[in-house]
Amino acid sequence: MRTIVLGGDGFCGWPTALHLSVQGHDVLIIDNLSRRKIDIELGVESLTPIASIEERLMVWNHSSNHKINFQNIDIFSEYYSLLRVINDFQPDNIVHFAEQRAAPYSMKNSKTKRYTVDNNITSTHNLLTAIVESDLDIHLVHLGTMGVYGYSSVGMKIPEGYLNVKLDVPSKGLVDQKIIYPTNPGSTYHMTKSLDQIMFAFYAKNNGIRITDLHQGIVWGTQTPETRLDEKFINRFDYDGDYGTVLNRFIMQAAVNYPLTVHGTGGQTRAFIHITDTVKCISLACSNPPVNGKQVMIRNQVSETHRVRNLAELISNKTGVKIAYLENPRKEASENDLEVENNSFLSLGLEPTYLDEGIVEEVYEIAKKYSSRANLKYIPCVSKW
Ligand code: NAD
Ligand code: USQ
Repeated sequence: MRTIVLGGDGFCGWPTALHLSVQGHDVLIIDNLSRRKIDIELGVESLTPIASIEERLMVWNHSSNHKINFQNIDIFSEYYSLLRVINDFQPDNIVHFAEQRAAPYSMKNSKTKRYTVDNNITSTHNLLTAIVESDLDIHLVHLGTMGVYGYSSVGMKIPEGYLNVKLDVPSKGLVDQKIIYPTNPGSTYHMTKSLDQIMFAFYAKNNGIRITDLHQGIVWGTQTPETRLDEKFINRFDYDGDYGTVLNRFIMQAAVNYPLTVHGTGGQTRAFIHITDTVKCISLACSNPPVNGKQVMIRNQVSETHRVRNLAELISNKTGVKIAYLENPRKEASENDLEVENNSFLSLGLEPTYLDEGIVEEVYEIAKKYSSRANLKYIPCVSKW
């Protein structure tokens, strides 16, 4: 299969590009390197020393039978370059990671809110129109988020995208309807993923584009079998208050003996997936496109759920680091349960990687190895809403 990976220089996109390449896909990465530029803007760096995309690919293309190409294109502002590459490359799949993905960054100020909406919405829409204009039968695989659902499961499992409801229609009685699960985003970033869903539903209905939307939980870990092959392939490890996500932050904080930054009571329950499962899910999604282009295929890309304070206790018990219960900088429920349906990937053969001592240990070892690169002043979450 021929696959374009949009955002293939990022935390999820880079290991996915390598994994698909090893699986036999002919891979082309498109990225505008905006994530690296945001690091410079914020004054932070990945905890792990990531090589430039050119170095990454030079070593990969030298050492592997599977070549990966790269094009530096901003899919927000360079529509015709995107269209030209799609027409030239003739992909079977386009995997779309290329969005601004940090909720705290999206909520910093009006500039970052507008950037997140402009970049994410226009980029996704450019991609959809480019697929239509190319007239090629391309399967679009998009990385969405569990956050589109909100996090309360009202006592039932959050289904995979759709809800079967009965409408009480006068004169007809109860009428069955299948609707998109009511969306309830908690940040400007999450809101862009809710808006993406509407664009996907329209283009699937109107143009018959085959679309898979993956509602992914919080990704943790850093390395995959492919990124371990060479130091130049090492994946990024975000730990700062904007881009670092909770479990990786706790593991990194333990490595530098920084009291674990639990927001509020830590009663928030969230869905998690290890990066090795992310790349496997993308491969499975590419191989199992929706048969009929009329309805978007939504899969929950989630291995397990955990409560934030339980994660903090687990890391604290293991390493002896203290826990700091901080005022929550976010507007979110202080306590919630969360049950999530994830049968879609299980039925395709995914064997989830569950949080266990060995895997936490591996991430901890990486964080320890590069701890001298950490700048502790960037740990606090300063974006408040
Ligand atoms: P990331 O920021 O590390 O990677 C995104 C990549 O897209 C970056 O390399 C960036 O330079 C590129 N990009 C952004 N805008 C672009 C544009 N206009 N044109 C070209 N390239 C552009 O993010 P990530 O953690 O790898 O997340 C990838 C996707 O997965 C995101 O859409 C995110 O919403 C989703 N996701 C991530 C997580 C997580 O925990 N990291 C969880 C659920 C969903
Ligand atoms: N939290 C802490 N302490 C911290 C950091 C976070 O208690 O130091 C709490 C937050 O308040 C929140 C929870 O942990 O309740 C998760 O926060 P997070 O930063 O780990 O994750 P989030 O902002 O939801 O975003 C991340 C990714 C995003 C993806 C989302 C999936 O950055 O791209 O879409 O996870 S999900 O959470 O399932 O919506």
